[in-house]
Amino acid sequence: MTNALMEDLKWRGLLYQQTDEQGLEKVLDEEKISLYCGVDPTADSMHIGHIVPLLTLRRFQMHGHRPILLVGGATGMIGDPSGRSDERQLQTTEQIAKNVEGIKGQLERIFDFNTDNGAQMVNNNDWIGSMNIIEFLRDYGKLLGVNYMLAKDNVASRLEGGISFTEFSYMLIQGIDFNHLYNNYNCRVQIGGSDQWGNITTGLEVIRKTHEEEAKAFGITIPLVTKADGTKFGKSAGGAVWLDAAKTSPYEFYQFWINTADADVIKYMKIFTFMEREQIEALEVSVQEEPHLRKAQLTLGEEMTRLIHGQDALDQAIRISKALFSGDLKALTASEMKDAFKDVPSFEMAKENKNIVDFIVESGVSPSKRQAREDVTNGAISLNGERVTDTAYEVGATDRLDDAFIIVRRGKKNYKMVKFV
Ligand code: 383
Repeated sequence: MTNALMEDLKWRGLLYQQTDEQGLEKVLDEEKISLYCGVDPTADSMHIGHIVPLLTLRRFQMHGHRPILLVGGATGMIGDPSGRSDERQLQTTEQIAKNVEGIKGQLERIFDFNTDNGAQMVNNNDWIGSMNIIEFLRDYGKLLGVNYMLAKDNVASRLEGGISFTEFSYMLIQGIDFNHLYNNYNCRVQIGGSDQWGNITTGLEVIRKTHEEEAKAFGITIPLVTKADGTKFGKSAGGAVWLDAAKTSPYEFYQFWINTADADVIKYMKIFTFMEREQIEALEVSVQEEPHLRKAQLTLGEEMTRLIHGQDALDQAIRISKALFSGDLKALTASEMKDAFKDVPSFEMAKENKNIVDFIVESGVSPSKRQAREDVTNGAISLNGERVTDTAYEVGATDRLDDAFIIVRRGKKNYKMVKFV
């Protein structure tokens, strides 16, 4: 008999490496356990690359297990060399403290803390921060051979280009964490991305070396999310796709998911959503038989935006998307417009009244005065979704949204944002 949870994770493509597959399945069949994943406070927000292991922890939680969310207040001071080719810039203590708060807030929104198996939040600064150097070197440094550490991928790949003693030591700190959680929280499993394999197995080594009995802890890694076209997953025009709405608006977030390629969309649904297998398989048929409807993409966008930003933000994202698609901008508020047009070309102008023809020529919407007059008379020009057909029209304060910008459209979908300074 295989374990239902592990079966589901396998089907979703969420399992990459495991230290003891059979052993873990047996444990999961027999008991409810605690398991953890850590996030370092390298920024004040997580991005979508962070959420796959976290969502996997939630899948464990849905099966009755308890997630422990570790925020790396201490490890963030050191810098994980995993998956990187260069030394990290140290961050200030103040910045790290600020980042810890940002990440904690986001974790609180993704997890349920109030049930019997509610999530628990820990910060490794609570046990690492006060450890002195003698204790570190005597109690833990002795457990690992330098050869063992040098052989880890994350270190071996850096030997040529150089790695500081600081980053070299990182794996041992993460190893101490796993051991600490094993001892104090009965935490049996650590989950991470495939870049974390070395750090996770170091933790198992620390546990093995400091305990009499056979080690009963396990490590799991999750595969890197890839795109069928070979480009890097998780990037939008503006860079990373952040969970923080101030960095990536819910509309942009929604757009990111609905723009998923047919070749990737079902895979992402399995990895990122909590939709049931039957629902996903039905959408898989839809991708094959009626791809133009983009049902799977729309569902993925809805599920993800609701999960991270909530229903209201999702509704707003859908409203913006519909308005942009139909060209009917009147339905949008000024702030929704600003959000929707963040990436369209913009032009800066002084705050003074201007004839419509001059206005669209100056802002580069129409190429010449003659063309501009024609565009206006033909009904090709609209301001904030309102058509202007009178060449004598004066563009003024009432057209400025938030007294700061006007969205000009020429033809079907040439948009420009005119900003006033
Ligand atoms: C620190 C202390 C622990 C356990 C884990 C950590 C953090 C870990 C790390 N993780 C990455 C991060 O924080 O650096 N050393 O940016 C990323 N994770 C997760 C996942 C991932 C990894 O937060 O692969 C992507 O998101 O493991 O790169 O005791």
